[in-house]
Amino acid sequence: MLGRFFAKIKKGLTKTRSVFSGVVGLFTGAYRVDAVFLNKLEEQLLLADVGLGATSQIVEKVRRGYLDREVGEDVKLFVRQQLREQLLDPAEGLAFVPGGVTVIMIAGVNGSGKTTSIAKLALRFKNDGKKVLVAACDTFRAAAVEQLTIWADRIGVDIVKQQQGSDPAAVAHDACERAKARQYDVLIVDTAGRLHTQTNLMRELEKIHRIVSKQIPGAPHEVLLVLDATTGQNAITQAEQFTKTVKCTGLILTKLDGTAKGGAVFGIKSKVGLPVKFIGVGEQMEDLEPFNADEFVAALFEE
Ligand SMILES: Nc1nc2c(ncn2[C@@H]2O[C@H](COP(=O)(O)OP(=O)(O)OP(=O)(O)O)[C@@H](O)[C@H]2O)c(=O)[nH]1
Ligand SMILES: [Mg+2]
Repeated sequence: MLGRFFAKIKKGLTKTRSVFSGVVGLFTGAYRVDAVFLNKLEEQLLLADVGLGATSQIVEKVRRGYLDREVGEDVKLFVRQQLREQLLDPAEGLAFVPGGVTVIMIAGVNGSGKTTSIAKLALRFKNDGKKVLVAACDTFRAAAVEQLTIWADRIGVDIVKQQQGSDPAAVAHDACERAKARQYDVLIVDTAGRLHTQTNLMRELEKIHRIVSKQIPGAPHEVLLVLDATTGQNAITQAEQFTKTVKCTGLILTKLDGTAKGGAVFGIKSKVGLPVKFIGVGEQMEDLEPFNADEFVAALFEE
């Protein structure tokens, strides 16, 4: 059963869908699975940004299962199923702490969509009836605190902040104290954009992590790495490097609406190994959807 957000995801994936039509369209001719077909399949999967590793695996499985058989619906279904399996992860959804504060830390490179995704998450959790607090721990970039404040006001959630330039770990500390004292359900921590090569900024991220874990047992319960899907295979490199320093629990893949490179999800999943938890499909605060492997693949394959 496809969820009611399916139409929205499909719309958000318009550009990726048009590239994927190259894959989907392979299964209509009356010919056999042979070297030519397998090459075409490989070529189209690569063009769709599925990535070398995932593509080779799928092509090999098709070869083993269907060589010399006629290309038809069954081969198409098989490929679809293989793509879906690439994306399945036992760690779907978020790990909420019953009766306590769930702390979600957000990290990623500059401009990947962290703050916007926090706004979208905050709205989602609020609509689920949760008491939400956000922490403006990006004290580095000018106007970052203001940006989060504007979102918090629009959504109607509370924010803990200090002046630009103050210690982000101190903001995180205050936010944890407040979240515990006033019994918030969720605390979402914004952080400054950084590259894994910026050693000081990476240390700062570790420090925020440490402070949060001291304040609240088991926290942060989720560390979500935000990746900009428009960067395609680059996002994979970013993720590989980031996760060397900070232990991440999942990914938010943003800007899928603006890119034909949505197939990068497959490569990201197979290379980085982290579950995709949410996808961003627009700039509005409603434009974030929980990631679902079935819906994602269906959105790529269905008319
Ligand atoms: N089209 C589209 N745009 C998005 C999406 N998510 C974020 N953006 C846009 O990407 C830009 C950067 O978003 P931010 O949320 O400020 O990114 P950030 O990671 O917090 O940036 P820094 O704090 O500077 O590191 C903004 O113009 C957002 O509107 C998305 O899912 N789709
Ligand atoms: Mg930001």
